[in-house]
Formats: sequence, structure tokens, C-alpha cells
Amino acid sequence: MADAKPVLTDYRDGILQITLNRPERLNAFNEETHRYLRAALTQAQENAEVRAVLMTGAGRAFCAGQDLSDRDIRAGGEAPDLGHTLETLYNPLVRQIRELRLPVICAVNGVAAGAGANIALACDIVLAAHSAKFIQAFSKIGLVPDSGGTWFLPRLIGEARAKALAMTAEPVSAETAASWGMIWKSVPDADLMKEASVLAEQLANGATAGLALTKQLIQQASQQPLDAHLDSERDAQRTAGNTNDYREGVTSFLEKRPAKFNGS
Ligand code: LHQ
Repeated sequence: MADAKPVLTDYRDGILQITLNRPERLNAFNEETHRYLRAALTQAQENAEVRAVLMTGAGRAFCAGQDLSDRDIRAGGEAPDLGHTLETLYNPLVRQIRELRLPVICAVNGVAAGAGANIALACDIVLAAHSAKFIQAFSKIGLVPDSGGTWFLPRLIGEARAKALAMTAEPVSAETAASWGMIWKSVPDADLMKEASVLAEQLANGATAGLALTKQLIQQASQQPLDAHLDSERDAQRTAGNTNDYREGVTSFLEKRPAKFNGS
């Protein structure tokens, strides 16, 4: 029988794997899923041994977005305050992923719809199985793309494609998503977890303090002019230049041996 927890965590060799685990509902989000996922991400940040996060879904889907059976809105009662749902559940989750000082890899193992698609796009490096699909399902139920969708999509794929996807809810295959630059890579289904794990291992063994600064800089880039951004790079490089990993990187290069980074 499937484990009852809506989110599973598995720590190994510097990598925290986080698996959305409500396969019978295509890993759709309810409040409990949010609570568990936020706790897992907090655990990743607070445990110094964790140096990369790998997120995926159990079963045939990555995540179908909000669990639409969670509240019955058909009965003609008072409309739920979806703004409150975003404010208290989805927005803090997206912020937490973006602010995490660790690389977050998302292995999209199957369909990613609604908020599920946009939470994948909030991650730092997204790999998807050939059979996976991304669906901005919101327009089908009268909603707007949330969880950062209207921010991520135009930046990743341009306004023309972003508007068309958001307004039509047309599914995008993993291969198209990769060719558009929406995600990093589309890989054969059978190779997804292997490839994602190898990547997670590479990052977890990397100069992770530098990677965290890199993540922050790239995210900041669209929010400030070049002049201010050059200052941010200067400050970040100063910090990176003070890490043990910088010394180790240069020393290992000069000694013609593989670097042994420890993230400090
Ligand atoms: C589901 C769901 C689901 C519950 C599949 N909920 N059961 C934020 C703020 C607050 C409120 C509103 O939303 C948001 C953000 C959002 O995410 S809005 C967008 C919500 N998501 C969707 O609209 C997607 C709904 N799902 C689908 O369109 C399809 O299920 C997809 C295209 C994802 C997959 O299609 P299929 O592969 O054909 O699978 P299926 O439809 O047969 O689903 C399998 C089961 O999973 C089925 O249950 P059943 O008991 O019949 O086997 C579905 O009812 C259930 N399921 N998504 N979001």
C-alpha cells in the first residue's frame, strides 16, 4: 500500500529527494501537501549536510496543481477566497524555492498541470521525461496562471507563447518545452531519475556556496538594470572569493587533480 504521507523525503549523500506522494490524485496539492513540502524544504535549508534538492512525483504524474475536490464550490455557497489560498500556501512555497540557498532540481516524471507546472518552473533546473506534459490548465476553470506562472512563462518562452499557453491550456510536450527553453532537458522516461540523480550528485559535490550566489544573481537579473547588477556581481564575487571552495578550486586546477569541495 502507498505510504500515507503526501510528501516523502529521502536523504542520501548530500541530496534531499522530495517526492510528492498522492498518486491517486496525480499528486494534486491539498493543505497537508503544502505543509509537508514546506517542512521538507525547511529541513533542506537547515541541515548543513544537504547540498542539493531533487523534487519529483510518485506514480504517473508530477503534480496536477490544486486538488479541485478539496472544497465543493458547486453548491452555490459563498465563493472561497483564492487570494487567501495563494497568500498563505502557494506564494510562500514559490518564495521558499526561489530563496533556498541550494540548487533545486525538478524531475518532472509525468503531467505537470496548473500550479504543478509553475512550481516545477520555479525550480532551478528542470528535467522532464519524454512522456511528461506541461499544462497551464487554469483558463479551463476560469482562473489565471498562479504560482509565478505569469512571471516565469514570458521570461522563459516569450510573451507570444506565454499568452497562447495560458489562454488555450494547450499541453506542451517535454521535448517542445526543452526546445523552447522552458526547461533544461527532456530525457527518455527510463533515464529520468538516473539523469536527475547524477546531476544532483554533481551539484551536491560542487562549490555550493558559489552555486547559491549564482542562483540569487540570475534571479535578481531581471529586476535591476545592468549597472546595479554589475555591483551585485562584484559583491557576490567578493563573497565567493572568500570561500574555501574557491581556494580548493584553484589549487586543484594547478595541481591537476579533481577538486574536493565542501560547500564552505
Ligand atoms: C485530480 C486533479 C486535481 C483533484 C487529477 N484535483 N483530482 C490555486 C488556488 C486555489 C484554487 C485553485 O487552484 C489554484 C491553482 C491550480 O492549480 S488551478 C489548476 C488545477 N488543476 C487542474 O485544473 C488540472 C486538473 N486535471 C486535469 O486536467 C487532468 O487530470 C490532467 C490533464 C492533469 C491529467 O489527465 P489524465 O491523465 O486524463 O488523468 P485523469 O484526469 O483521469 O486524472 C486521474 C485522477 O486524478 C482522476 O481521479 P479518478 O478518481 O477519476 O481516477 C482525477 O479526478 C484526479 N485528478 N487532477 N487537480
